[in-house]
Amino acid sequence: MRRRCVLVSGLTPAALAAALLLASCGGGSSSTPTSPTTPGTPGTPGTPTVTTTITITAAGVSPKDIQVSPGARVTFVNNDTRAHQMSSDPHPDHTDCSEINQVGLLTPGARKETGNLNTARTCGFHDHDLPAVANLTGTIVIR
Ligand SMILES: [Cu+2]
Repeated sequence: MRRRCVLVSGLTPAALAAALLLASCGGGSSSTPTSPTTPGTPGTPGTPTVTTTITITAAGVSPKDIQVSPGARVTFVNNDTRAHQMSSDPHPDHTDCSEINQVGLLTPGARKETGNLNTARTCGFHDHDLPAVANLTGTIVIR
């Protein structure tokens, strides 16, 4: 008790003021919390994949949106256990890009090509048997 009092009184007024300042600073300062960064979405939506092969599985078509050069043919590969019937939009007329209608019925394991996609444009396609299934729709951009 007595010893402690001596110790405190031994401090210079400046040191005491500094200690008080530090104490008040420590209590009052609040560090701004770092907000969690949202991970970026992989790939850019709407950017078609440059390929001429579309694979069909139980999950749907992959890739959904592709880009080909004028004159190219697109091969549809059915790796699903059920048949698919790939057709041009719009359902049920299939009039936009008749070259896609050459694919038609694809039994499990089958692969078929479209006709030559000569005209620069965007062709939508779907599974004519399951036209409402979004995972079985996609686009072919010819440019
Ligand atoms: Cu259709």
